[in-house]
Amino acid sequence: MRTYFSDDNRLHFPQAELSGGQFVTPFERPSRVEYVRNRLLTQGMTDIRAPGPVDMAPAQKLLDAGFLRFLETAYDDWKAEGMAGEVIAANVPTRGMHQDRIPENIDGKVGYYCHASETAITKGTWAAAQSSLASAQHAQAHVAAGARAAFALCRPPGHHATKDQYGGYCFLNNAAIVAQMMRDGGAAKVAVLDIDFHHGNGTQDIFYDRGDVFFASLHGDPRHGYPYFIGYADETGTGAGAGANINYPMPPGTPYSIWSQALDDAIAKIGAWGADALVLSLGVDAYKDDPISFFKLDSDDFTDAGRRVGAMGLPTVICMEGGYAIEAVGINTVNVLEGFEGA
Ligand code: Q9C
Ligand code: ZN
Repeated sequence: MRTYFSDDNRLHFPQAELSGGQFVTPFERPSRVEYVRNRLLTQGMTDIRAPGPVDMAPAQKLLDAGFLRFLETAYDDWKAEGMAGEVIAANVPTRGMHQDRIPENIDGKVGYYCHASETAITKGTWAAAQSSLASAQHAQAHVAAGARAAFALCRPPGHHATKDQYGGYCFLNNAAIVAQMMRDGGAAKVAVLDIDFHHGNGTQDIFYDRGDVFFASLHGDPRHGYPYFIGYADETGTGAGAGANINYPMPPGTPYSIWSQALDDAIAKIGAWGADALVLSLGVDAYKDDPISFFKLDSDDFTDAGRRVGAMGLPTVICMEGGYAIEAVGINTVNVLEGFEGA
């Protein structure tokens, strides 16, 4: 399986993440994908290519124009206002406030376009986010040209980003944009299967009222974990999208024996729905030693999960999402790819 990967991911590396009331070195850091890259090489998956240029047109079609302008200019606007540090949201429109008025001041604007203040924007964030999208897009083009599957080693990740909000370490929703590109490329029905530990709120949001893109997510129960306010089992889609969204929230301590039942159910539902192409949002933070998650998957379980996804037999673009047990991220991610290829 070919991998697309951009060194420009390193342009995004904030000094700080707000975690537990302290600023810590971000969990989502460049070394994560270096471990994946090194593991790919160790395992002989040496077809690793730099993506060509990003194509922002599909993002402009799917996402909010003001949001994209904001991402592009936020850091400069922040600095122009005389702020000393990185861009961090501190004021958000909550219950009882206006939800639809966009402040002119950058400090207010950041709150409008952000859903979680752990995530900082730095000078290189926009370039890195675009390079991450480029990897996903070139993986999609490779599949469109006939490859069974391709791996986009995306960083920063994407599945928490909505049409008009960033957060959860995500800025541009790579998986969603690629799903739309598969639709535009001729796939009538596209499924996004999200196995990252966290609910893929951004992808769900983008396709919630659409009947042509199915979304399934396996994740920590939002009563116990980020993103807390979305990801419940009763979120099943609306309008034309009714029945095309399925969530599998699971409790702390969930082992593979339970998790894999949810995976099988999601796979069966996607099959019954009649998808003809697949995007896999691949986070490996369901791993037992992940520092910010609460499932109990072992490294071997990821191989088995990859096998089950591969057995779906669909043209597949695999987008990297989360996974923070740094040294195991490479093994676990490549295990999924090897399982997929062995199916
Ligand atoms: N104290 C992805 O896996 N909460 N994003 C972190 C740490 C946010 C995860 C809490 C987690 C976001 C792509
Ligand atoms: Zn995650």
